Amino acid sequence: MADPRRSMREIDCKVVYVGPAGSGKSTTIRALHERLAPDTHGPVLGPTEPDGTTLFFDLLTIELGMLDGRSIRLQLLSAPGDPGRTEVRRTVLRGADGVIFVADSSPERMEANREAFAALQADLAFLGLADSVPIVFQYNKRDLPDAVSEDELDRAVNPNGAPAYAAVATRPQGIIEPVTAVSEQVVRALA
Ligand SMILES: Nc1nc2c(ncn2[C@@H]2O[C@H](COP(=O)(O)OP(=O)(O)OP(=O)(O)O)[C@@H](O)[C@H]2O)c(=O)[nH]1
Ligand SMILES: [Mg+2]
Repeated sequence: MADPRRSMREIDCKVVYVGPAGSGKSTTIRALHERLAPDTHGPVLGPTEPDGTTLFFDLLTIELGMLDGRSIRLQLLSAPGDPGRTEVRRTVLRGADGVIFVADSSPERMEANREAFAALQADLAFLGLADSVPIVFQYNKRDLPDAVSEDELDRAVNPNGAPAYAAVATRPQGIIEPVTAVSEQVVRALA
């Protein structure tokens, strides 16, 4: 079916950060916001609990530039990691063009990583997106002294060997690479 967005002069690409609670999704979006030139993006929108937990989503809109006379806008969202918030997560994921899974390198969060990835797979199947949406991985919190190995993270959440990037969102390090990689895949699919 022809993509109705092909004929439009402005194209919104939606990329969603998912992953277990506290893995660093909001920290990543805020750090991107601080690093980007002010005229290329809007504010970070998104209500949080007093402890910083994301209530519904974060949203950062970035102007990527022109492609074939069309201006491409990237909408970065984060879904709440709280596993009980399936409906909110699915609402945020609906119509996603790409996903960045932010895994937590803490050994105590390995089960939460697995659960969040299983939930993502169920969400994408529910939304009819399972075979079409590119996923890349941000292995976050690599600064933790007891961080599990990247191989262990691969085995836990990335058995198919999708692109995975080591990151420390609080520094910030390694946060541009995942969003660049998934955006390239999304924009290539539009071309
Ligand atoms: N050590 C370390 N801490 C991090 C890193 N990234 C984020 N954090 C911390 O982890 C905590 C949770 O980060 P958030 O960005 O709020 O996590 P989230 O994924 O948005 O969590 P939810 O909104 O609950 O799903 C905060 O205290 C961050 O400062 C990192 O790379 N290393
Ligand atoms: Mg958050």
